[in-house]
Amino acid sequence: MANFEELSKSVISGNLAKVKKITQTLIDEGVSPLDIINQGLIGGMSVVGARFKNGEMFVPEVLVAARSMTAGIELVKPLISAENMPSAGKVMLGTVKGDLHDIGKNLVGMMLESRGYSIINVGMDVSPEKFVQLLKEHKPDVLGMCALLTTTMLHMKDTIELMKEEGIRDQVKVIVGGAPLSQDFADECGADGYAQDAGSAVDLCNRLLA
Ligand code: B1M
Repeated sequence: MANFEELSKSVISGNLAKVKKITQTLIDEGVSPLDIINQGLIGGMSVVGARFKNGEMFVPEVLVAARSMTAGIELVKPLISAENMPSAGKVMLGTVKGDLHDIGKNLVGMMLESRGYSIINVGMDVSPEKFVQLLKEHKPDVLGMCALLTTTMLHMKDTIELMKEEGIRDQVKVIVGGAPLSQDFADECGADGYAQDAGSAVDLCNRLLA
C-alpha cells in the first residue's frame, strides 16, 4: 500500500518514475486527489524548498524534483477536472516579468479549472506590456499574477498602473499570489485580492465574481 511519505520522498529525490507509480497507486486505492497533491506532492516540494534555502540542494536537483512533482500532478489533474462543477468564469494567469517560477501558478490554474473556470495560462516572464496586450485580446474576468521573487513582485504594481493608463483596469478583477506576497502588498499595488494558496485563490475568484 502506497503512502504520502513515500511519495514525498520520491519528489525530493526527483525520481519521476517512482512519483508516477506511487501517485497512480494512490489514485487506484481511491485516495482523494487533493490529498495526493497537498500531502504527498507539495509536501515533498516544501522539503526541497527548505533544503534549497539551506544550500543542501542545488538548482538542477530542484528542477528535477519540480519535474517529478509536475508529473504526479498531471496524473491527478484529470480526476480533479472531472468533478462536476458549473462554468464559473475566465481567468488569465501569468508569472510576472523576470520570474521563471511557474509551479504554484500552474497549481492555481489547475485548482481553478477543477472548479469550472476556464484558464488562459500565459506563462512566465510576462511583462506589463504583454499582460496588457493579452488582456485586450482575451478579455478575461480575472487576471491572476504570480511572483516568487521579492525583486519581481514589484512588476505587479507596474502592470496594474499600465492597465489604468490603457483604460482597462476596471474591466477585469486582479488577483495576486506567490510566496513572498501578503495582503498588505496586494493592497499597496492596487490588486482586488490576494490568495495565500491555490485553494484560497478559488475562494477569492468565487467571491470577486459573485
Ligand atoms: Co527559485 N527561489 N530561484 N527556483 N525556488 C525560491 C522562490 C526561493 C524562496 C528559494 C530560497 O532561496 N529559499 C528564492 C526566492 C528568494 C526571494 O526572492 N525571496 C528563489 C531564488 C533566489 C531563485 C533564483 C534567483 C536562484 C538562482 O538562480 N540563484 C532563480 C530565479 C530564476 C528566475 O525566476 N528568474 C530561481 C530558480 C528556480 C528554479 C528555476 C530552479 C525553480 C523553478 C522551476 C519552476 O517553477 N518551473 C525554483 C524553485 C522550484 C524554487 C522553490 C524551491 C520552490 C518554488 C515552488 O515551486 N514551490 C522556492 C523555495 C520555496 O518556495 N520554498 C524557490 C511550490 C509551489 C506549489 O509553491 O509557488 O509558493 P508556490 O505557490 C503556492 C502559493 O504561493 C500560492 O499557491 C501555490 C500553491 O498553494 N500561489 C498563488 C502561487 N502563485 C499564486 C497566484 C495566485 C494565488 C496564489 O493568484 C494569481
